[in-house]
Amino acid sequence: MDKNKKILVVGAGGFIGGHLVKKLLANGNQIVCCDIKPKEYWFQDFDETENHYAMDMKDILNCRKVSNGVNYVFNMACNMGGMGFIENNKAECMQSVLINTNLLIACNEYKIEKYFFSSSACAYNIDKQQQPFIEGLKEDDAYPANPEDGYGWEKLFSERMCRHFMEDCGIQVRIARYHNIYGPYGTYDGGREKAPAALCRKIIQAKKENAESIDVWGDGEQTRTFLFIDECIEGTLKLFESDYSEPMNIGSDEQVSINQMIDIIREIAEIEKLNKNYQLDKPKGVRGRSSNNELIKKVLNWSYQMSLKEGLTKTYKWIENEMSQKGLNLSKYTKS
Ligand code: GKE
Repeated sequence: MDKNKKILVVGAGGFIGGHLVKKLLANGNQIVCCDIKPKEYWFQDFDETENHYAMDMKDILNCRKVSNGVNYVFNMACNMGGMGFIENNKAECMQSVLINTNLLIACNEYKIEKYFFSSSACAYNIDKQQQPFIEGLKEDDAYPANPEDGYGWEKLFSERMCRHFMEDCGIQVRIARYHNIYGPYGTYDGGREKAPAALCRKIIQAKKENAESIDVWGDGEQTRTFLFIDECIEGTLKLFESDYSEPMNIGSDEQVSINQMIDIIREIAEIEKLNKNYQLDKPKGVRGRSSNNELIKKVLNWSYQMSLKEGLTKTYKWIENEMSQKGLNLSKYTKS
């Protein structure tokens, strides 16, 4: 990354955005950060960056304010969370289209050189994800279009918005479809958490209370892949610096059932036995999902290295430390 480029990170107060800012700071770039969350709810907050707190980027005036004078833009901002959030807040999730659209309009006005959009595996056709342990989803599997209701449609529509701004206005765009990114400095309670952090929290809580069981959404046989945050950031920056402008998977292909992931976390917690109360009425999302990584390997000659067990160990330890400091009440990371 050219360290002389001034970079705007929208959603810098969020999980992936915060890790991205940290990496870009280490590279020596001048960085402008903004997020709709007030300062106290930023996951990571750096003094060396120009920070705009409580800034609603659905407002084009704010998009213009922070886009003026930067070279590169990373749009990491959307109203989202795990299945517990996106299944119950579809209109809210769809409004993130205003962020991406107004940001692209501002970027075109200020002739930004390059623009990154954080898309999602939720853009994929849900009809291709109705069985556990599916073949990894290839980038073409987003069409014919039938993405996750609400959030998935916003992501797919916004991918196309990016493409047309590139075709019509010449902004270089880079688009990653993230597959369930997890790790420290992310949400682990309060309703927006995804499965890895949620299950770590539940098992930490069970161990602390000597409980014999934890609640699990669905029957636990649904399958996913999960990518550790450091690998996500590495893949993101490699994609950004490439000249590839079509959507690309950034995910793992180590597909596990939720029950298998619970057993990995149970071993990390050094708990002999743990029963599962399956809550079949809770949000479940698709039955099976995995990332096919042939394209990223072919185009970027890159693949992730970290096993799920290694990533969950780091995540479990971070959440355990957070909970010991903040108790079981809502941590500062869980502003909903
Ligand atoms: N969040 C959560 N919390 N999920 C649980 C829990 C729990 O306590 N127990 C079991 N699950 C199950 C869910 O029912 C779902 O089947 C699976 O774990 C994964 O849930 P998730 O991590 O909340 O979200 P999904 O992978 O289904 O979907 C997420 O995909 C991401 C991209 O890969 C979306 O919510 C977005 O966060 C994002 O698009």
